[in-house]
Amino acid sequence: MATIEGAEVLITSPGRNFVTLRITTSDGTTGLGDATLNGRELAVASYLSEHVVPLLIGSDPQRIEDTWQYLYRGAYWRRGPVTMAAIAAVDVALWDIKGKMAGMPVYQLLGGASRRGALAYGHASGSDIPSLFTSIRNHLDEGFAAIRVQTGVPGLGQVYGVAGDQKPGQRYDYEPASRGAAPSEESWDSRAYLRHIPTVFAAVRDEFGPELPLLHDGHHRLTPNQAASLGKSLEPHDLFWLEDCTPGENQEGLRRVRSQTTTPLAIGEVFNSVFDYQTLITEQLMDYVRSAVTHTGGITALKKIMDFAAVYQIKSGFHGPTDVSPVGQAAALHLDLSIHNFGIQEYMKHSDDTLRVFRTSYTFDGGLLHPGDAPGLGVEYDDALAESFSYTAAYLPVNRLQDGTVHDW
Ligand code: KDG
Ligand code: MG
Repeated sequence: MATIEGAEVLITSPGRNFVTLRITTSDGTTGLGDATLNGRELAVASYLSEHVVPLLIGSDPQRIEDTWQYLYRGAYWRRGPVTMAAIAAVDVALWDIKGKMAGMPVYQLLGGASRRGALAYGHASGSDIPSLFTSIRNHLDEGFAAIRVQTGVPGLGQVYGVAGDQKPGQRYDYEPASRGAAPSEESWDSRAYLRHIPTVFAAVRDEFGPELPLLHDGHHRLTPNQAASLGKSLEPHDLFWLEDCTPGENQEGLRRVRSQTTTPLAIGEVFNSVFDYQTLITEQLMDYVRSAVTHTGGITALKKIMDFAAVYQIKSGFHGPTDVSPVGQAAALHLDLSIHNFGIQEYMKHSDDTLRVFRTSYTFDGGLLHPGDAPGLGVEYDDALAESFSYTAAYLPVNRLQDGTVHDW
């Protein structure tokens, strides 16, 4: 029987920071897991190398479920983004190894394909309506069949999730200027935002018609009552979803939103456990699960959340920004392809440097993503190139209201 012989925590920064766990077995098989927690990368790296890696050495790489339970249930301290990202990295690396040992892509081990590919949405944005339209057109030209729409708000400066004017094919990364010793700061005004956003969606529907699936991310900024009002005002524009309309830790807050609007709700990219969803799922207060494999304890845990959600007709919409590494994105795609209650997959292209460090086999064609058929996850890591990109501290921005009060994400 092969055992786990080594586990290395790899840190690289090809334009942004990524933490990867590589597990090697005694028969030479390797598996990769994503452990990237944006802005808190070294906390997960240290949790892994100090507290998790020593426990793995000599154990059976095939026992994925038992290893998960050992690291979660056996550890006394449960949940939290750092712990769950570390467990996710181990879990995903073990699925990669199992796939390679079986000679099958991971989605086959999860039950096989339920669809031809995973419908992906891209991120269009603009500081004003003309630049937003250009960005939407560029995304349609690139083959996206569903589009997230974010815009600047009159009177506010830089708004999170909004790129400057983009040329065709130019990539957008979140928090472009935030490398440094402290976060940058942005200003926020919920009333100005609430007045502006319905006019943006009216303009987009006028220009692009009723068919195109449109999504919007509220980035956790609103109170339940404000979110209910936004959901109502967006109903005529038939959104695919309104995402993270409130900070989600108060699950009961979504009752107010849900009772007031039929706009579909997506939530959960900052959640890390099924318990963060318990009220939301059982009371059907949401429509789409936004978790990333990377931040929710891996494929094993997210598959269970999705099976639980399926009972309530809730679908997936997994998080796929550029701060989830290509390893984390590949893991999501294997789950997307196999589960029945798939909804949509977020897809932001990684930088060319990132895709040289992480060589992927997933494809994007006709608006659909496919994880590819290489055994395991289908991602290779280039150590030499990775080492040439050294870690630099980087943070998500902080929001302040105009009087200086720190505001919610
Ligand atoms: O690390 C935080 C980002 O991944 C997040 O803000 C991106 O909201 C996001 C999204 O929907 O992709
Ligand atoms: Mg989001």
